[in-house]
Amino acid sequence: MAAILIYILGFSITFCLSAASNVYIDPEGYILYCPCMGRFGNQADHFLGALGFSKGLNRTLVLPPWIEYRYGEPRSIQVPFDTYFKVEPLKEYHRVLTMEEFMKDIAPQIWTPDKRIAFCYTMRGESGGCNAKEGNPFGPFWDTYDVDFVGSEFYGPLHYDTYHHDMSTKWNEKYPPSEWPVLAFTGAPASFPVQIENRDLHKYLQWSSSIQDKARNFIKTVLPRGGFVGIHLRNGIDWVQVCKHVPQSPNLFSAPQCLGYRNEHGTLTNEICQPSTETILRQLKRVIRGMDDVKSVFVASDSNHMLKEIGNALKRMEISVHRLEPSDPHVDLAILGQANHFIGNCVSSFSAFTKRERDARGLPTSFWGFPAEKAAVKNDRDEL
Ligand SMILES: Nc1nc2c(ncn2[C@@H]2O[C@H](COP(=O)(O)OP(=O)(O)O)[C@@H](O)[C@H]2O)c(=O)[nH]1
Ligand SMILES: *[C@@H]1O[C@H](CO)[C@@H](O)[C@H](O)[C@H]1NC(C)=O
Ligand SMILES: [Mg+2]
Repeated sequence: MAAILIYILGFSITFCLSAASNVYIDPEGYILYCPCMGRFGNQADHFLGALGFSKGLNRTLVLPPWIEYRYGEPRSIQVPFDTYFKVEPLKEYHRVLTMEEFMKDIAPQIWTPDKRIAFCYTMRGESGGCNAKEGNPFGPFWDTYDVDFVGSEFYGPLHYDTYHHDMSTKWNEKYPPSEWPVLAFTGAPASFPVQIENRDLHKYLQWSSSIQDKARNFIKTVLPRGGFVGIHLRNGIDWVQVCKHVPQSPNLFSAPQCLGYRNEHGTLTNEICQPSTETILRQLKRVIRGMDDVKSVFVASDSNHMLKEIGNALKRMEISVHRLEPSDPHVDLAILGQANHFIGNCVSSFSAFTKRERDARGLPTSFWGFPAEKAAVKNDRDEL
């Protein structure tokens, strides 16, 4: 009797799954986008915006791969979202699935090749339309999933700020999910830097086990037991170019993270953008003196880690200085996230990632050259 029941049950489950062509299609629709601007830090800012936007429109967000550039390679590389981050914690906030899942299960049903319209604010490129695949990383991104577009849709003057102007309603009125099940954006439906209302969404962004394990392993095996200070030195040649804009840009790139979105905490200075060696050493020592039990400093950098200078400056305090080798930006960030204190570059979106992650966990962060302290400089010199 029991055996028969189990048999019937098993049969009906199998039947139901195949009859419903087995996947759930969200009646509220989907949002797809290419994180086509900037490197990891920029893409992470945009991701939080796209997440907030999808929640506002109540559409499922398709988690795009991260776009990476390898030196000397003409085409970008697409790294699946879940290589670096867990998908499950995001679901506590909103409905999401990976691009790979979307293309395999959902696209064949509601986004067949004849239905693929690219969304952009206004005309892009020479030949009219969105030209969603023109250039790098645009072409390589969609090629990774064998996507070609059959048309373009200009959504201007709608925009992404769903926290004001009843913007979600306007989107859903113009593009009801029944007629437009998929909105595929040429670029991220988000602002840079991240809109203030979306900053806290970072708490749903959690490192994948593989990244987390690498960071933990480094801390356990390389760093001495005890506390450590993590610092980010953004000092490659591209950064020198960025900082040339300081005089004309009082709130350049991620600078609102320390200066405030309306510069309510100050104006950008060159020392904030590219702190001098003197500033770095002085500030680092000051932070360490204010803490208990610091045994080491972990340095993350895109270029010059300054291990010698820092090592010499901290010798008498018996503090060792370390970096990750070979370099790995995601593991660097995951380690910085675990530090007892973090000093970042206020202008850098790479630093901003760690600042948000630490804010979510209540951990302290400060920034190079901020706030500007003319008097403190003198006092510190006397102390040393
Ligand atoms: N490994 C490593 N790479 C870094 C570091 N800082 C910057 N980079 C690299 O330089 C890129 C900087 O671009 P982005 O992330 O957009 O940040 P931003 O330009 O500083 O705002 C990062 O994505 C990394 O690839 C670092 O501390 N460690
Ligand atoms: C949002 O979408 C979900 C899932 O389809 C649905 O259950 C819910 O009622 C929607 N919420 C609003 C406010 O429309
Ligand atoms: Mg950048």
